[in-house]
Amino acid sequence: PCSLQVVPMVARLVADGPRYHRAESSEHNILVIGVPNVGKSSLINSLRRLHLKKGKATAVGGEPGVTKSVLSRIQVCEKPLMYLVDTPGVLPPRLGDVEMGMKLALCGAIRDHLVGEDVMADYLLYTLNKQQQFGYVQRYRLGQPCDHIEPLLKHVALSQGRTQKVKVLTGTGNVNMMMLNYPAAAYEFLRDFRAGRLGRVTLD
Ligand SMILES: Nc1nc2c(ncn2[C@@H]2O[C@H](COP(=O)(O)OP(=O)(O)OP(=O)(O)O)[C@@H](O)[C@H]2O)c(=O)[nH]1
Ligand SMILES: [Mg+2]
Repeated sequence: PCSLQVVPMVARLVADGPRYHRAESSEHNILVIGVPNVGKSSLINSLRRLHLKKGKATAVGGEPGVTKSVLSRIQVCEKPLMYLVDTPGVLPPRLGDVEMGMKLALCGAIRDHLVGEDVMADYLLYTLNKQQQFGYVQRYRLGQPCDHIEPLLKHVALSQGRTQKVKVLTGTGNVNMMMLNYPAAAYEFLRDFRAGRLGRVTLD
C-alpha cells in the first residue's frame, strides 16, 4: 500500500487483533522489521513527514547496515497515537540457495565485498542477458550483447574512465602503462544497475 494507507491499515489490524495485557493502552507501538536496505527507516521518516509534518528522525542510506541497533520509538501519528521502532535489517542465517543470495546482494541487502563485486557483476550480466535487457549494450558502447564479464568490464572501464596509470619497471627503463581497474568497473556496473541506468529490471 502507499504510505497514505499504512497508518489506517495498521490501526485496523491492531484493533482487530487480540490485545491481551495491552487492552487498556490506546497507543500503538510497532516494530518495523525487514531485510537490510529495503527502506524501513525511509518509511518511518515519510510517515512522520506525512502525518506530523516533522523532519527526519532516523538515518537513511543506500547501503545495508545504516540502522545499527534497535532505536527508541519514533512518533509517526497523533490520531491514532502511533510510535514506530526502527531496527537494523536482518537476513536468515542461512540463505535458501546461491541464486537467492545473489539477488539479495544485487539489491544491496548484503555488503558487496562479502559477496564479491566481480561475482555479482557476472551474475548481473547473466540475468540481463536472460531477460533480454540490453540497455548495457548502448550505455557501454558495446555494439552487441556479450556473454562474458571480462570484455564487458573492459568497456565499462574505458567508457566510464575507470583506468589508472601504473609505472612498470623494465630492464631498459620505466614505462607508464594504462591499466583497467576491473574492481572499480564491476562496482560501476552494479551502481548503474541499482540506479536504473540499465533499464527497469525485476530480478524475481
Ligand atoms: N526507489 C526507492 N528507493 C527507496 C524507497 N524507500 C527507500 N529507498 C532508498 O533505499 C535505500 C535504503 O533505505 P533505508 O530506509 O536506509 O533502508 P533500511 O531498510 O532502513 O536499511 P537498514 O537500516 O540498513 O536495514 C535508501 O537509499 C533510500 O533512499 C522507495 O520507496 N523507492
Ligand atoms: Mg534503517
